[in-house]
Amino acid sequence: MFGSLTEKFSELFSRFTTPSSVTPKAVSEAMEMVKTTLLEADVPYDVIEHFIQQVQIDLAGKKISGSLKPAELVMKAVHDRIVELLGGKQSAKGFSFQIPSVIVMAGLQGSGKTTTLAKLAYMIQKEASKRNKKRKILVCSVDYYRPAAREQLEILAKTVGVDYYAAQSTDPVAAAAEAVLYAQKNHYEHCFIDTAGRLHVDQELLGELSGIIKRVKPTYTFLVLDGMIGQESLRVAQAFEAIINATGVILSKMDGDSRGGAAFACYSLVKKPVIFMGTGEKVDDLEYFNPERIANRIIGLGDMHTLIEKAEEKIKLSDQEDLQKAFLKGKLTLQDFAKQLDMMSSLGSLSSLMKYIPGMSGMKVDSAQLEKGEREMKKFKAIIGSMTPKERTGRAIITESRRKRVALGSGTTPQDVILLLERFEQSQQFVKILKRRPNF
Ligand SMILES: Nc1nc2c(ncn2[C@@H]2O[C@H](COP(=O)(O)OP(=O)(O)O)[C@@H](O)[C@H]2O)c(=O)[nH]1
Ligand SMILES: [Mg+2]
Repeated sequence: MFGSLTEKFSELFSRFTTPSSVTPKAVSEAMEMVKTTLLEADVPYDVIEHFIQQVQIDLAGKKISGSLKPAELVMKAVHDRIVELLGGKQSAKGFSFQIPSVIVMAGLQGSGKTTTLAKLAYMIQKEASKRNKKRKILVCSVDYYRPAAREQLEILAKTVGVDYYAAQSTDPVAAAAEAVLYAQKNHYEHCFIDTAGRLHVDQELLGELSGIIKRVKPTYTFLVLDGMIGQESLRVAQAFEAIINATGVILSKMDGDSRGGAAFACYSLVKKPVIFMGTGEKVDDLEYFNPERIANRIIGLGDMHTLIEKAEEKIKLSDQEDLQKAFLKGKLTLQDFAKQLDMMSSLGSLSSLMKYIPGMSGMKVDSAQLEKGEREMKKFKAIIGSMTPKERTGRAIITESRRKRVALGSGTTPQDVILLLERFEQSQQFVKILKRRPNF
């Protein structure tokens, strides 16, 4: 997801390493690169032009001051404008479903409505179970257009442990009203209505949707768009939006080769924020779409928030707290660095985690490189293990003789020690940037 974008953006920032490198010429060359990158991601041209203009205005006349390095300056300008483009800070808080609520899913056939409905129901249950609660959820499909569509939802409902309502009526509007009435009578906290799609936007579909919405007056209407089809999905969205006045958009299929264009342009073209994104076919492959975090990922700052959330179930609370503290201080010790490496190995493969790690998210990797990475991680842990407590604070100067001693003690080479110290230094830089981000 956003993989090639991240790769290109990281490359871009590495150009601005010295204070004198932020010249108007270098900036405009970099902006040309941004333009190509975004065009490849299938972001509409007008949106790109506007974005670049804004970044250039932000950067014009900026002086390199204090500890802000040139790359950070460019990064900050690009980051802040990406956040704005993705929907701004207002939608960064997440989304909580009011009780009771009626939720209507809308979108083209195959966009992912039914799957996403199940994912949402699952997410609500999961959130509630964290507080030892269970929600009463009813789901109903009024898709009489595609055979087996209703059975699909019925099966998914069983999978996620919510109730399925089979309506008597076969008219979509009447069936939706029936389900909502049943939900009210039986004190369901959330009632989901899955609607039919079509291969293309057509008047019959929009008429049917508009009828359902008028009748059941949903608390939330989500427009599900296929993230894989890039800006084409936005034309669909505009046609729907004229009729349904959605609460927000859910971008499905943002895993795999999604080019990300839809995510970039959705807010500016459809004027509705993206609220969730689907990242796979399983019921827990749904994430909040948080502009701040996604911008971090795109520009190569990783997404430690999401990583930490993923880690919550698997990693000791005390370790998590230590790392959080280190991040808040904006200073890592080598001990923290080793802990970070440990956390990573307990979470899964390197490749699946890289996108979350500051400074690593843009790396191009093949399996040989990944193996090398895994080996490197092991070596790094061994090296840190062979250091004295003082050396582990990261503040002691690791002289040549110390490098030799540590290498000998850990079965590595002095070059490995140098590499570790370089990686550690890079990680420090990113932590400093993260610390300056107000939301971290
Ligand atoms: N990879 C991936 N596949 C998805 C995602 N969301 C939905 N799908 C798949 O897309 C196909 C169509 O989904 P479905 O929910 O039936 O679409 P609907 O016609 O809008 O109800 C199914 O094969 C889903 O498994 C996603 O986030 N990632
Ligand atoms: Mg469906």
